[in-house]
Amino acid sequence: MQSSRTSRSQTQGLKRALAVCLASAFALAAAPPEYRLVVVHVYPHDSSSFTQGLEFHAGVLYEGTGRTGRSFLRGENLKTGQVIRAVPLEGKYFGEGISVLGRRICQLTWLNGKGFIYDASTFRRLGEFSYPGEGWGLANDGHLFYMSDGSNQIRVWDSASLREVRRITVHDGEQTIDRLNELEWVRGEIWANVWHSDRIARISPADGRVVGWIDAAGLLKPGEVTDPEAVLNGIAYDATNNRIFVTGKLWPKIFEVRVVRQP
Ligand SMILES: [Ca+2]
Repeated sequence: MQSSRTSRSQTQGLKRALAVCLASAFALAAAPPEYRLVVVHVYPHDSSSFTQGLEFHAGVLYEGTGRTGRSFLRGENLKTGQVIRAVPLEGKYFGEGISVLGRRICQLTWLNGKGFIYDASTFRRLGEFSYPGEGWGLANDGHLFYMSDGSNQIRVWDSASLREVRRITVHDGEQTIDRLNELEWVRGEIWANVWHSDRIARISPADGRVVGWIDAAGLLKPGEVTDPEAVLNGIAYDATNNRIFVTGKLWPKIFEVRVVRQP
């Protein structure tokens, strides 16, 4: 009897171990691929810019910045960093994400529940709009806006009415991904900085699934930034020339990068 019980116990133990192995193997198989960045070119960036939005359109780099009293929208020459056009936000607003669609630029604010619309050519303010909760990142796919609010949600807005039409919950397997910040539409995916990390999530706009992780650590040399809030935040895609740019808040550089899959 004793040996029979021992044998049954051993069999159950083996079954449990096998189940754990299979679950681990499944988790590994299902994990999204990892990517790293290879720097192709380095461009200057205003190290006083608290970057909250970054886009590239028709040869112009558009940047929106934060911090109350120092927030602005700018059009810049990528190669020289020279400001082509700029408009400040009123002192009570903390600027957040920006996105250029057609002839309009939209800019979010952090806690004011208010966004602004500008003429893309002149930066003349055309109007404003409102939304509930916080505003963080903004991007568009040519038809819809995608907006982050610091949570694991991405709100999808009709581009004409700027009204929410649906939401995406961003997740890696069972794990929801919080603190999504600056966004970019890149070749059919939404890319999102995760605030206070060196990670960029590549997100399926259909279901919020993370389809890849980019490790952006090590772009700056040690000591190049000292402010604890000088974190990675800014992705811009030049669709015409298939170029990707990344920067951070208060970073002295913008990096043109190539994304390489980790072995
Ligand atoms: Ca962007």
